[in-house]
Amino acid sequence: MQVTDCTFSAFYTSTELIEPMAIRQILEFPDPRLRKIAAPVTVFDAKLEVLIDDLFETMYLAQGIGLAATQVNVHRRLLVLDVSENKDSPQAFINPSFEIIEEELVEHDEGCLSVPGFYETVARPSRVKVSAQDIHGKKFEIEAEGILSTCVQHEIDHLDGKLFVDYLSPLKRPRIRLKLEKEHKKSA
Ligand code: GNR
Ligand code: NI
Repeated sequence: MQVTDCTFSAFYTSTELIEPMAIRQILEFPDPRLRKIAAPVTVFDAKLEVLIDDLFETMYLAQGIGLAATQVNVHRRLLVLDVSENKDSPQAFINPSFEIIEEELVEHDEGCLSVPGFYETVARPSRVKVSAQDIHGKKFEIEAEGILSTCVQHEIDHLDGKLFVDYLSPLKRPRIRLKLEKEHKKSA
């Protein structure tokens, strides 16, 4: 080992504080790990901050508007999103839940980083009140409509092991599954 390596590791004793941000691999349908139900976040520490940074970095690189921890094989209840035009409004939700404010369903074309290449119309309640905690554990609430409402509901579904393809007709889902399985075999 080189001297420089020794001095480096001896100086930085707490690795989690200097861990550089990292791109995490996104699981793809029909991976059974996408069906796991995430457990609540109970510890608000530096490791959680690293995970949130990684989720944002992974989401922005993949050009997604949201990402749930489940998608990177972390089965804890947290999600990130940024539905802004300029990609300058990152929002993190820890232990999120929602109440429906407006039952009226609105249809939206949905895609998913875990179901790459497929876009289908899904109907969801138009307005919801989201309750969550921030990165420090502080509780907050927001009302969401439009794309924010759609996205938050899509992400919370991930934490419960659900995917947007579950809302599609029983004819469409197996077709999507088959196509993705073929692609996975090709790239394996
Ligand atoms: O990038 C995404 N776009 C999107 C479009 C419509 C409805 C939901 C979404 S979320 C998706 C990213 C993703 O897979 N999040 O889980
Ligand atoms: Ni998704």
